[in-house]
Amino acid sequence: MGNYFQPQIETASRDEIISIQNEKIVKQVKHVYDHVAYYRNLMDEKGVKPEDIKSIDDIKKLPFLSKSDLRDAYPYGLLGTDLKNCVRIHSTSGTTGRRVVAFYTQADVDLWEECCARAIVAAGGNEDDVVQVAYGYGLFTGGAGLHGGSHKVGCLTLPMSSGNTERQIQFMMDLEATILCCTPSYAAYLGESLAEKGYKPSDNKLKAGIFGAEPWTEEMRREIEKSLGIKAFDIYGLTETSGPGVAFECEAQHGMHINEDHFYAEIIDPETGEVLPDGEKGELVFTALDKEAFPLLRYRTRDICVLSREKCSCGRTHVKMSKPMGRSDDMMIIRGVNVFPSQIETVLIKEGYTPNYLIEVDRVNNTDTLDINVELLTGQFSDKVSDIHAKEKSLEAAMRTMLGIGPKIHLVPPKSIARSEGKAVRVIDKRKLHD
Ligand code: DLL
Repeated sequence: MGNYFQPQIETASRDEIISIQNEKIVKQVKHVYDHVAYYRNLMDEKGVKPEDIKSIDDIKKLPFLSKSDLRDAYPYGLLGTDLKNCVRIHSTSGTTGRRVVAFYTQADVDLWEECCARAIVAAGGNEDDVVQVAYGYGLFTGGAGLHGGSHKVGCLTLPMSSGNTERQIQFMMDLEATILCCTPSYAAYLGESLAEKGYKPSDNKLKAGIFGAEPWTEEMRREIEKSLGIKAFDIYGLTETSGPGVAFECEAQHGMHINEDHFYAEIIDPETGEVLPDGEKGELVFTALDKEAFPLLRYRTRDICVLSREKCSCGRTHVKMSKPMGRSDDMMIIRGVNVFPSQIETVLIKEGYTPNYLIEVDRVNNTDTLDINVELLTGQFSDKVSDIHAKEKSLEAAMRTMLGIGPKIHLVPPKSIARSEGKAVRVIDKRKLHD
């Protein structure tokens, strides 16, 4: 037996997988139609009835869901069961308008944790391992997901949460952590911090890392692998579908296997909504085949990627997704937090500034930086440096409340930000996040 948590399903034949999907989709569409009025209305508008869905191929008949539906239905409109059956919520950062609140029954938590357990075992994990979970705990799904997965595998779990690098290093060394779970940028930062303290990569007991929640390149993978002396594995997921573990990398390190028995993936043309064949680049769409509390059907992730069904050397049969190659909306991921330019604009207007601004994102020493240049109105302009400074600080505080991360604000003289003749360029992202 190879490195599988659930070998039977992870290596099932294509026929077996399709037959599981056929069975689950029929049940799930009925469940959603009966329990989620919001989606029932969308189906009715499209003239689709649950009886029209007889197999997974019929999924094309169903309407899409997108982030704007989540906003319209906030907070309970897409709930698939009584609230009393739910045991947990998680949420993305952001404004009330953009915030995603996802609900879980105990069965949902179990299946999510099993997906994370598959990822840990694929990275070489077993009950002898010490798993340092340095993703954030709380509303963010990273900490809870890998924590639960680590328990399911039977590893000794270190629930560190993110930050406090001194303590991370102390526990990593003293408790001999063997698997590290965090964002790739934090992994790179930990690697640098260890080197600064005089540790060599061979001084730690780490053998693998499970890194995701933000885009990262092959160069970054090599850098992390070298600085920590590990093999680095990618993991993908989103709050709407449960969290990390929707897809994970195996030892082949060439694409992430999607847990197809729980999440059915399609690639569509983001402009037309047309389903594209395997191998073509487009927007990833997920259908949760058996989630109870938040059973999203045909949810548009906005992540652009490619699916591949080529045989994998690891023996897993589940379809693989490439690393996300970008997004079909303007969402940025800064220090792991999802940020939309429109949120920044909302704060500016509320605080009495013009919507003339320029966002600059960069990555310095493996940490994302966010600088926002904001134009002053003529009446707001002051010669006193202390006045400007106080205004900048107050705007930084308002931004932090809205975004969940603190930017650096630079107030600039009226009319100093170049006006564009076409589409305004609001964001300059200097990070190299995609190969
Ligand atoms: O980031 C869940 C997660 C936690 C995944 C820990 C992996 C590890 P959200 O905050 O809802 O959920 O953000 C989801 O993050 O649509 C992608 O754009 C991006 N993303 C997630 N994983 C990856 C990855 C979590 N491995 C959004 N590579 C998604 C690139 C990723 N982008």
